[in-house]
Amino acid sequence: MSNAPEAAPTKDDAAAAAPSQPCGRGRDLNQYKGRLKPIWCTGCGIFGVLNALMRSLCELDIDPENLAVVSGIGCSSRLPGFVKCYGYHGAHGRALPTAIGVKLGNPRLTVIAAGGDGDGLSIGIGHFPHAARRNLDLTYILIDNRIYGLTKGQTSPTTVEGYETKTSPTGVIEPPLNPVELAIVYGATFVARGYSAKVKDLQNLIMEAIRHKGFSFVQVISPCVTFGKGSGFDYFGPRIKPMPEDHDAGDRHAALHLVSDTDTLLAGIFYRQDRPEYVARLQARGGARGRELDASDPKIDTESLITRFS
Ligand SMILES: Cc1ncc(C[n+]2csc(CCOP(=O)(O)OP(=O)(O)O)c2C)c(N)n1
Ligand code: SF4
Repeated sequence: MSNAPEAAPTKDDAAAAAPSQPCGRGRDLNQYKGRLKPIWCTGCGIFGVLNALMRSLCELDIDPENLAVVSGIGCSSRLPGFVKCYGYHGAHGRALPTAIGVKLGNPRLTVIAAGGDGDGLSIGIGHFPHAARRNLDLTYILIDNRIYGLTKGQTSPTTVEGYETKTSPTGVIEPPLNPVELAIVYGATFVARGYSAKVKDLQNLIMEAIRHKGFSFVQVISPCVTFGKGSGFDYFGPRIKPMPEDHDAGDRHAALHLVSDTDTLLAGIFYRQDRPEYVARLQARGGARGRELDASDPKIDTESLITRFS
């Protein structure tokens, strides 16, 4: 799927042409709306993630032509279709390897990978530690509703113990994974948690994540209002608390201590570390990969590639 910025206007474009919403340096939020309209259930948390992401891109003055948003499969993975960008709605669990390939192919792009807890932590989990330790400069937004939404409410790796789903009719037996804890342990250099109902706070986190030079991980707690029985906004609202002001995000042990409290869901930046990112290290060693592609090179027929994948 491609929703490349230069695509011809369609009826959907016209429908999306909402009243102007100035943001950033002379930009308008509508510049970031894709050709398709979101088809999530009314009230779904993912709307808040999309809103926060588009506002972040606008505030950071990121041109849609320099932006790639890639995903796997799931309700949350539909997100690239609704953003004006080079979008790729790929294979289940493969958001990260795709994002890595895009970034290596053109390191100048801002690359965002997005997907659900099932996509990233079930079938796709093998990619997570390697993306984190590699420290390529990309942002991974894990949209966590604690179940499989698209396939109608099965258990995911973040479903809490005792929770009843179609695949755990007597309640989940295993303890859940803690994605923030994993990201820190795997070596991510920026790790944060946000909440889809707090769009402004989430926007600030996503902006920090994009600004960070290296692998940034943002877990977004995002209720599924259709299949997440008992774990909607009413459940999460009182549990989400702001990060203590005195938390030192450079202190890995303190970050791990805070994230181990699973009764309270702290939102904010848990951990950040300055570590040279992958492409810079590769280029410093004279590596062949990570060089910017020269579009005028006759051996690289970019036009036919764009036509083929449009
Ligand atoms: C290889 C493969 N296996 C299984 C599926 C079926 N499938 C589609 S989405 C999904 C899980 C969706 O859950 P999640 O990633 O958490 O996203 P959500 O829909 O909750 O946003 C599964 C198992 C698939 N599409 N491809
Ligand atoms: S099924 Fe759940 S996650 Fe999917 S769009 Fe509906 S509310 Fe959102």
